[in-house]
Amino acid sequence: MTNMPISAELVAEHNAASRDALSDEYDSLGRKLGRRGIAIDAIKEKVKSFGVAVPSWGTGRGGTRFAKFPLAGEPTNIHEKLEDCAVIHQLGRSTPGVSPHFPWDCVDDYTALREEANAYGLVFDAVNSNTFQDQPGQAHTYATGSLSSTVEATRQQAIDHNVECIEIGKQIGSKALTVWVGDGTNFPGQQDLGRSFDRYLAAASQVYSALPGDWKMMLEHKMFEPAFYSSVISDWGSSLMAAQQLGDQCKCLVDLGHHAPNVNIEQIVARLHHAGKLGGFHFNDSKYGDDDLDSGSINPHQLFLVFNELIEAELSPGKGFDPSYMIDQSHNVTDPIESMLSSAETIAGCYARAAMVDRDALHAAQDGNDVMLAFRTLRTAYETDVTPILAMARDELGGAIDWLGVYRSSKYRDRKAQERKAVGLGAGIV
Ligand code: AOS
Ligand code: ZN
Ligand code: ZN
Repeated sequence: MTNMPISAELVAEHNAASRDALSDEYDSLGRKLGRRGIAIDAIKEKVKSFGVAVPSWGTGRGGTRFAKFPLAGEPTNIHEKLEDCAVIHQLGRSTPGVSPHFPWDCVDDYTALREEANAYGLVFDAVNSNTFQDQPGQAHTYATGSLSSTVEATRQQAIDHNVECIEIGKQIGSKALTVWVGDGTNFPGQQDLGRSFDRYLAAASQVYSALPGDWKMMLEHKMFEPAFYSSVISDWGSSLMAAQQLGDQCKCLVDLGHHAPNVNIEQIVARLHHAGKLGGFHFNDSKYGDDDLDSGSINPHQLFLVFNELIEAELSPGKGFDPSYMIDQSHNVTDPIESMLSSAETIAGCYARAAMVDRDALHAAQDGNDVMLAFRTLRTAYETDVTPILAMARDELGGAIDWLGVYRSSKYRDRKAQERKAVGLGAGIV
């Protein structure tokens, strides 16, 4: 990195103070894993090459529809958001990608924006379109929906916006478009469930036609909210049907918070992979709905099981298997930098634990119907404390062994509170 927001000396000083203890814990874990036939360094190398993108919108304090409680020093434009993303990647070293959102992140010069990100050691991941809210000066309202609206001019506007996002994405080096629409209904009979889907497909296929040959388009399904009776792309079935109809470059995106309670998300992952349509993830956690809580904070076991399916998928990848990993969270009560560092560590930890499952033993137990052995094989990996591996990977990549300690002692947020303009009150963004 050429432009680091946190003092490299501070990181080095902190790391020097805890390196001996870390080595001791790493070596001890290495011996333990060795007895299970696992080379700790191989897992560490996997972790070092793992990356999850952060959402530009996640750098600010989110809110509920009741209120938003701003944080002094939170970013108010894409330049400040990038600076915060740079802190997250500098300390954690597992979040080189930033997933931007338009029009929230619009600027005049996208080449300069790309250079600005690159100077921090960051790249842009999937671009996100926004046809779920009206913007000042917009010709047609999205009150009737967007890609599925009954109003032709509104559908065209939504198509044009998505195509514009692709154009911006080309300039900033992105290779994917994520489309989430809020289209749906609140009343039975409000719209025809079949014809809404037809209109969506016709409009989405026009967006798809504008996709460069080396891009993918990801359809993000969501069961409810903002629509509370029906959503046009409500579930993985609708998403899969749409992706299959649109074409090879169209895939499905799984946001962990967009399902009915208790749904077996890891099985959805396996099914979408089977269909060759697993495009990417929005990681977060939830207790009740699309809560957008920190990844793994409520149900870390589910996150592990999702990664277990991903490792199985890696072993039999199929054509074009290359899922995008992204965080999509709303940080209402924490400093977003701390939440994303914690989440990225949790996500990488689930990846590491899934990577150390004894696959041969698991498959043999499954094939032999040895239920308890199959379960314990997974459970042994899940119960392994991989924090020394994650910390060692960070240290070797130049990040912080104790990212929270370094971040707090850097007083970064306090400094930004002096420099940045204050954020207004008001409801947050869902
Ligand atoms: C909405 O619930 C989705 O999760 C989307 O990914 C949305 O585009 C994102 O949260 C930005 O608002
Ligand atoms: Zn999402
Ligand atoms: Zn969501």
